[in-house]
Amino acid sequence: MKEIYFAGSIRGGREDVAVYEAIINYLGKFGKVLTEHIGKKDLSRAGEAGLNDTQIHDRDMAWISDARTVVAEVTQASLGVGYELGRVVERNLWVPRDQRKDILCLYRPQVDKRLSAMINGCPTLNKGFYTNFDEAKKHLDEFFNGLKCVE
Ligand code: 6IA
Repeated sequence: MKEIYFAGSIRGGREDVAVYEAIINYLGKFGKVLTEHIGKKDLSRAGEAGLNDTQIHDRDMAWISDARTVVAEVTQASLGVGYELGRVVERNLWVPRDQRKDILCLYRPQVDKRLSAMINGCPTLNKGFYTNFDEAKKHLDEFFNGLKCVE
């Protein structure tokens, strides 16, 4: 089964956790989500119990490496999500075409949460702007149905 790395804000702020949960549930239709914990309301801002930051970083990088696709909800700005996206974009530059990971950034336009130019302006990041969950689902359907290699 194809694996999906979902990225969403943790220490950047948990205001959108219900959105993450809904997206993660919908992503189950397309593959196994490696990062279901991001949609859990009881995940505190402080850290994942039992893992230190180095362990979290190394585990998440390994999961990204395993994943076929990366889906990020980027409305709530997060250093960690930006870092993860940058690492995948950079990795895609150096690996053969058939090993590249497709990336979708979902964003709800808001005047007080403008999308970073480094995400919006990156040509290899797919962007899906949405105002309600039906629109988000449409972006996800189009993204996964358009993948050239699904395994
Ligand atoms: O800077 P942020 O914390 O907002 O970064 C969030 C992003 O980095 C997510 O997409 C995660 O994949 C990754 N990440 C950052 N911290 C953690 C983490 N910490 N556990 C798993 N992934 C993380 C502890 C979680 C916790 C609050 C119980």
